[in-house]
Amino acid sequence: MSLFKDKMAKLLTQNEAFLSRKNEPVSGGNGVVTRYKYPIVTAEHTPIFWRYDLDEGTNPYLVERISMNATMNAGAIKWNGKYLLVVRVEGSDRKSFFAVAESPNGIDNFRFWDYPITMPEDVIPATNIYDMRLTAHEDGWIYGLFCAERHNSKAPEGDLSSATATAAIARTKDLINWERLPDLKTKSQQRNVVLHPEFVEGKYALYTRPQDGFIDTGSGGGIGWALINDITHAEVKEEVIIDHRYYHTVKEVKNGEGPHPIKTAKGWLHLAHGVRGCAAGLRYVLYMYMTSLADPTKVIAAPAGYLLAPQGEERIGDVSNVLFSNGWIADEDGTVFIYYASSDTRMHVATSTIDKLVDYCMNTPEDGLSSSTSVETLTKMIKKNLGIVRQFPDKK
Ligand code: M1P
Repeated sequence: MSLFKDKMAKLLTQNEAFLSRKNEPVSGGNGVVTRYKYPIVTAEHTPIFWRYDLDEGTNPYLVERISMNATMNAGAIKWNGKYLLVVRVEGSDRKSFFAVAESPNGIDNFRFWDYPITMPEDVIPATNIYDMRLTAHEDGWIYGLFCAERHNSKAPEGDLSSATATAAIARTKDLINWERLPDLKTKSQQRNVVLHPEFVEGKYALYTRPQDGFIDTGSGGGIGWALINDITHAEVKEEVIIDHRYYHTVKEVKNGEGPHPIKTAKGWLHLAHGVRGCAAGLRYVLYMYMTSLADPTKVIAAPAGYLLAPQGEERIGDVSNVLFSNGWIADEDGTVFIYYASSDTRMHVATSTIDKLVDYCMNTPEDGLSSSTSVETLTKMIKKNLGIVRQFPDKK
């Protein structure tokens, strides 16, 4: 075998061993979710035949020609019995694109489909696209809503950083061929827009995230809700904030809806990200809330604090101290697979169940918004528990 072929054989064997590695649950944590030991999709999971030119004539040293930088912020859907992620893959050129990674069990053995998604452009082409939320809508289509980023045409000359964020809409029946619909029309910039899976009052319903600028949400207020008459020419005419930001909470600076909420007997279960600022920069954590089945704009449960915050290697990456989720899958048996990215670099999974997450939302005390109310809540719990603990004196 030639040196080139030998090198290529090794590369393929090593890659296969890496892709087929079994994942393991990690013990500990808050009891609500179980994390897994290995990230499930990383830049290394992208196919060898994306990164290397495998022709000896044009790549005699067998080096990477198109390098991948990160895999993150994936939408998720169960499709033909398989767990599919529409991953935001970011090349070393900083451009993101979408590609489907498929697993037989939702926790390991994720493999990318051969080709990335070729997403048609809207009238004004975007420079970057990312963070797709997938919704299998009751109208029969699978929708992908994502952020389309463009250079701000109103930026002063020489300012190459000012950008705009718009919610882009596409739909598919097979996750391969996508029909691009016109971008969402809104007064403000928008990122983290999510399609509710059911019609509400006969209309499409969106979770929105109005923001004053590309980064700052400013007067945006929080996660919004808007009804849309025609998804093929979607326009937000009226928007109400349903999940507000508050001073000195995990969502003080920003928040954003994660994947579309899961319908349960007790209400809609929501996963979102909350952002706060500190000396080290912004810190992104994942939190939950529930809304009423009868009125999806009404919050019925809002546990204080976060469900998941960056820990260990999750804290480090391209944009450190960030957890972000825009995909989860609720299985028929009630298992919930929460897919989340850490530090804009890699994808992870954590599992829970619908019952546990509903219990978490409904029975975790709310944020009283001050230290004294936190102590009051804690004191109540301690008083109740001390009586119980004292029945086990040797365990105290
Ligand atoms: O870098 C962290 C996240 O920042 C943005 O989210 P948000 O608009 O809520 O601040 C997005 O760019 C997201 O992709 C990214 O993970």
